[in-house]
Amino acid sequence: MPDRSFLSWPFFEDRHRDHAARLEDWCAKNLPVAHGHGIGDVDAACRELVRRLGEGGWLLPTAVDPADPRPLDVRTLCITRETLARHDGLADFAFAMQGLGTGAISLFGTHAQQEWLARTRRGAALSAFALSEPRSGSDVANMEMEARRDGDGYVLSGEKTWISNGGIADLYCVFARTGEAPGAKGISCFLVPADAPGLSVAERLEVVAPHPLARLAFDRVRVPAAAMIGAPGGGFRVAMSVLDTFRPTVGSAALGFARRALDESIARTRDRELFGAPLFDLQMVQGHLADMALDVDAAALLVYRAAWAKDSGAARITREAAMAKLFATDRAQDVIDRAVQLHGGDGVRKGHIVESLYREIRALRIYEGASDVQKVVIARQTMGAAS
Ligand code: COS
Repeated sequence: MPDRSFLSWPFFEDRHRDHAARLEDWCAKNLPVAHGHGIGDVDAACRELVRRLGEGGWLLPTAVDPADPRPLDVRTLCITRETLARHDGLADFAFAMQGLGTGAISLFGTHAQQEWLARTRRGAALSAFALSEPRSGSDVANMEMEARRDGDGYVLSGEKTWISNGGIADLYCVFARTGEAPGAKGISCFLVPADAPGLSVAERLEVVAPHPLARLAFDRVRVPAAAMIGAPGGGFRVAMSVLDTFRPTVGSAALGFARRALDESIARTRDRELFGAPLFDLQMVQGHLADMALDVDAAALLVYRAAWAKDSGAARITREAAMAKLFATDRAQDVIDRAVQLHGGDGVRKGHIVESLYREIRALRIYEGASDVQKVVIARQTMGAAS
């Protein structure tokens, strides 16, 4: 049984505890969804997961309800990701992308744009966040994709890459240069339906832990002016605000993977005998378990601190979000590596849960801002606060 004691921390309300208990029960009955390793298998599994999550009502927290002015509840997003990740990495991914892909619409969308949310929140449409480009991943302000004003609309030309849900999404929130100013002040965000003429999948990208990922080509894709999310030239701020909200949730997914690795290691060291006694009796093994438990709790504190700060009305949680993502993903990598060590050969055996965690965790230290970028953000925020 995973450690649930963190739910009694003062960051949470009873509704969060109730959510966690009901989701745990649902996961035990519905996950994982079996899939092969081909692109088509993963696409089908993702669609099925979104359908099931939608049917169960679990996607409702991923976006705001246009009829209800309450903001996103980041603690619910984090508890959900942590729980799903502990059961099945692809289920976590399917949930997370419904939120990241519509984050700009939740935070900055007009009423008309928010009509999409009724569909994404019940799993009837899939969404994607299209920010990275072949020549600008970490350096967002340097993006090249252009949105040229043309009559009563804009024409988008260029490429986006590493787009999660690319190829299976129904809508994309796309960032492009509109040229109000050089750099960060000349970017805007657009809502682009997947069937817009000129938008195509240029390449499907295969990675160590299979997920739907693609490079997208925009060949003079025309959108109306009403497709712009936020103000002209305000796209960088939109992107950063979305990332501030969703980065703690990446930390929570890492936390879910780490907790699973710890649970598997506890069972392994209790049940496996070595030199005539349980593996756990060896102090070197206890040292591993102690470090793992410490990392899990410290990561949970940072993740839920960031989520609580946002839910408590903080205008910006840039520093807290970066700390949560950096620490939780880096430490989860180490926790899972120790779990592999404690499992011996089984830890690297294809199909073993610990082997799949080892593959799942790596990308989290890269996407939504690499660990190195989080350090830049934390350092700048720390300097800013001190000056
Ligand atoms: N919220 C609101 N506004 C923000 C912000 C945030 N979190 N971060 C920066 N801004 C504002 C700044 O205040 C600044 O505005 P002013 O000039 O009016 O003060 C403007 O945006 C530009 O900020 P900055 O100078 O810090 O931009 P940089 O080009 O130096 O970029 C980093 C900063 C590297 C932190 C940013 O590009 C980043 O987060 N990169 C990683 C992107 C990423 O996560 N990619 C993965 C894609 S999703 S898989």
